[in-house]
Amino acid sequence: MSRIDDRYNVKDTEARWQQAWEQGGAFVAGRHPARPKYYVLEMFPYPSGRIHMGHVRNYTLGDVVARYKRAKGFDVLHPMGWDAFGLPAENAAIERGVHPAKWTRENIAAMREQLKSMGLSYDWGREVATCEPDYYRHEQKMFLDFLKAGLVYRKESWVNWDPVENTVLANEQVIDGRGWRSGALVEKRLLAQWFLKITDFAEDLLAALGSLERWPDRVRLMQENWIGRSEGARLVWDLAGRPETLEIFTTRPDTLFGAAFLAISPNHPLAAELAEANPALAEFIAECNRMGTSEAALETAEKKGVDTGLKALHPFVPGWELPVYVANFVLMEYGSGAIFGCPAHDQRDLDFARKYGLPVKPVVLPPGENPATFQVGAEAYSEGGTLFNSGFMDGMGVDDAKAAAIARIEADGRGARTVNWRLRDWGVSRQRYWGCPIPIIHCESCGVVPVPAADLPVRLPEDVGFDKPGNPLDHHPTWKHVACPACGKPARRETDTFDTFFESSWYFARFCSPTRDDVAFDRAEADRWLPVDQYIGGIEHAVLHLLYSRFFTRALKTCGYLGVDEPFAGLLTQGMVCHETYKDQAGAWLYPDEVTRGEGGRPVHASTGAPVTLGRSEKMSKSKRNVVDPAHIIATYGADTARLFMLSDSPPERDLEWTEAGIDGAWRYVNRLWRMVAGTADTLPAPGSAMPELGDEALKLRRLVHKTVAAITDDLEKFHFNKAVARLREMTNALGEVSADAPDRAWVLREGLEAAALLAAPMMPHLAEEMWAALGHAVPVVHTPWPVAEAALLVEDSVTVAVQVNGKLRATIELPKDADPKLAEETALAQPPVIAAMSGKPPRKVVVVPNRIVNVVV
Ligand code: ANZ
Ligand code: ZN
Repeated sequence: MSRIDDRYNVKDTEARWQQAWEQGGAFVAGRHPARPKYYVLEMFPYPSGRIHMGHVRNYTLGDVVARYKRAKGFDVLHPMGWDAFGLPAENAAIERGVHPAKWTRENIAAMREQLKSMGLSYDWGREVATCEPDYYRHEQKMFLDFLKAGLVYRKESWVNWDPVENTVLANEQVIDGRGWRSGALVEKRLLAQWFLKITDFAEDLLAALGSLERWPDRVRLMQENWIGRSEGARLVWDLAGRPETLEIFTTRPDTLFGAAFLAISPNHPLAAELAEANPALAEFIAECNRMGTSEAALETAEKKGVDTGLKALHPFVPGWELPVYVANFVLMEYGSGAIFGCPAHDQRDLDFARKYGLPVKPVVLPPGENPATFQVGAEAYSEGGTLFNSGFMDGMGVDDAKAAAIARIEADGRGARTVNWRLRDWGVSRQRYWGCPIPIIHCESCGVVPVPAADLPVRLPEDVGFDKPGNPLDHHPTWKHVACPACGKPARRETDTFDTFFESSWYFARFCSPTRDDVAFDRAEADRWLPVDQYIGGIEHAVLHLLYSRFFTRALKTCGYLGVDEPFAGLLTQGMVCHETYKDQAGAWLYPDEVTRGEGGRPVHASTGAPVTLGRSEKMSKSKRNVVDPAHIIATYGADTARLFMLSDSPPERDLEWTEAGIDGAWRYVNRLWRMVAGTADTLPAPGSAMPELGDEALKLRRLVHKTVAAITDDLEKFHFNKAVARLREMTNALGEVSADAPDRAWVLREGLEAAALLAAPMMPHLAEEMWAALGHAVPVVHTPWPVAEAALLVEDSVTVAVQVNGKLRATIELPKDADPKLAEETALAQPPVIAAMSGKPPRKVVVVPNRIVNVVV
């Protein structure tokens, strides 16, 4: 009987190793300053209270990278923290009467335990929570430094206003145009708010995307579109019978002869002016404001407008007058808030023209079309072609025509070529409680006064009530009222807090020196660790979080905090974890554990036996109840099984289908690996024993082991984790076939099982340690280097070559077929019997007969 228990005790094993790693400080970063650094980071979670499968997947991926890189000899920084400010905490306060701080801190404690149960190799000593003053004090300082550097300004901007609750709503609190709790129609209101000048960096943020070679193309493209560089022209139109002019922005000055109307935004100053004497227009503007002015809202809304009665004079054709509308699809925040419409070549303009009976005159002729008969129907023509109906541009291609139109506009002094950006400055003010206070004081005499650095942090008061609607900071009896730091008169604190994207824009840098109080970053530490070598997270953050972080890093560099421009050198965006959906006969969603298989495998309700409708697999979500609780899975099968399943079935970028069969399969494999070691460890040669001469079967197996080592190494380098798992299974299947009844096979089996333990370690770290220890190793896997494959064993065709010293056979060596004679010579001279036969003399001559013999003459 084996002395090792061949039932794998998951609970005991996993807890034991987690404790051992922690006690040994196995994951403390910075202990090997001479080694190259590697910083791997997963997007930190919002502390909602429990981890979900998306977290399990994300953090498993990161942990594989971290453990692999450590084994490869890097000094690895792998930290974890909490993105702890945000609305759900306030909602919990309102709905359940718990204080956001208490709710958040308890959630953090619960989730920390859950993450620890996954065996993730974090340096927990670096944990940060963004809701704590020792974190946010630094971002208050950053804000003040940005202010000094001219990267911050204050301006009036639109917010969602709930007229029943008398409060500002976050976008997430507006549902179908109504307040989430009051149900009242939400209005737009202007409020003075703080902005960060991300647009100062637009050019650089766009250009530098080209340098982010280890980012997915998709994400780079999304950022490119978001930044949205447009080349075009500003053009000033005269208005018939009025002194003022109207400036528009266009990317298609070539289509000016096809213009049918001008349109201005409902928020354009001219619209407001005209509305004073035009009640219908005033009503239309009010309606637009109710509908919301977000781009998404406008995209889907019907295109509508009101004719102002004004006429604009065409810049190229004397006497040509065009109507001027106020239209709902023109954004005030883009270009100059005004356009000219060319219905034949722009779909929105076409829809608008059809609705209001405006002319549709094509001016760009598609290739192969007849100018006499070409017409535009329901679809605008937006591609290239040859200009016609266009005066001086007739016969030109689109690009030439654009240049000609702009030349004429510039010559006439009516405008100029210009580049326009879609990117807007970042509004960071939120009228919310659970966020970082903006360190500003408003004084009637001095205006806006920054809180002096010595008075930081401005702590968020915890003695607040949630009984009244609106921001509790506004109702706080004392916190708001302070003496002006400049003149000493009574003044008022800013009660807005930062957008929570503020905290996540620099946390990756804080992890470099998380406990420094005096500064946000120890410069030497930041210089060593940054940029993050590999960042891993969801595609939902492709634009905002990642772009804000890129901007913030540049702004911090401008203010001398850091030396890098780009925060994340590599990015992996993982796919979602999906599950089938189920509905009962009444159409209510069911949890997977409420469903079993009945007759013929048909899904039925677990307790009533009633039929269940099977829906398609979708991203796990609470609302559809197609969720599986990781805590339950870990408690049942252990962390290694959950981790293995997360890695096995799909490449990390793709969606992953959670199935019972899949998790069972992973569980069986974990147990099989353990049994392989437990059942044979006693029969294997001691660790480190010399290799005996290998027979064919043993040699074949050894080749497979070394090929697997090489292939998995390559897979992990490329994040092909599912392939790595498949190869590991292949190798262990082969090892499972071998009986250790001969010394050569036993030796190779040991080599193979040791390789299996080391190769499995990034994925199933607890099991790997247990296997490694059972194989007789005292030094744990976490302190053992990654295995290296012997090059000679990787070549498919190898030959046995005889080595003679002065005509006498002294050794045989395995060489790749047609090996380089240099390799043959070196290998031959390294054989101990050959060295012995040469008795310390240098070789006088070495003759290599390829694939046959190496003759050494001494
Ligand atoms: C006339 C025209 C003719 C246009 C045509 C397009 C096609 P991008 O590429 O996104 O920069 N535009 C300008 N300012 C606008 C605003 N504030 N709100 C809504 N639309 C606006 O788009 C630039 C084009 O969008 C501009 O070129 C303008 O319409 C419109 F055949 O001018 B165009
Ligand atoms: Zn003052």
